[in-house]
Amino acid sequence: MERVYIGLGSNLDEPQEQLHSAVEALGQLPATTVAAVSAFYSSESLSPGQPRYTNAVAALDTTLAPLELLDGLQAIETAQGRVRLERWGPRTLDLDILLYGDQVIDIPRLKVPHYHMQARPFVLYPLAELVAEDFVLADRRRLAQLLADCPFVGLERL
Ligand code: ROI
Repeated sequence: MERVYIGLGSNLDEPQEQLHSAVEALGQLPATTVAAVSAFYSSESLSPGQPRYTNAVAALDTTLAPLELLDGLQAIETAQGRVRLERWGPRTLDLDILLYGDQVIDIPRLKVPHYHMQARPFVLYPLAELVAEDFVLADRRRLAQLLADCPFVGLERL
């Protein structure tokens, strides 16, 4: 059994509803339970000219292997109407594996810890709600240090 952290994001078609539906769908993945969900946060898109995003982080306990979990997440994205038009484009639902236990994974389909998480307040602050203050990522970085380097700017806790 591994503790896994998933980043959720949406900026189309009622983002908060998308996130609620996604959490429900995560709980229906095989061999998986949802242990906790952060508050929802609203922020400007990092890509200009898109609607605001709603983001959250969910903690899962699962015995799915990383790529099985990734397949499950992509199936949920597709079921909730995600169309892959452009990289960084607006989306009804984005589900990212942020952390998978204490594993470091670096294969073409999957990089864990998630590539951009250290610079994104809408990932770090909800994650911080779900872990202890002295939490250390699989690549040995301390969450407290990442938070110190990533101010709580432009985030609105919903
Ligand atoms: N911006 C915010 N605020 N939240 C996201 O989840 C998000 N996701 C993206 C890009 C377009 C980079 N910007 C984002 O993919």
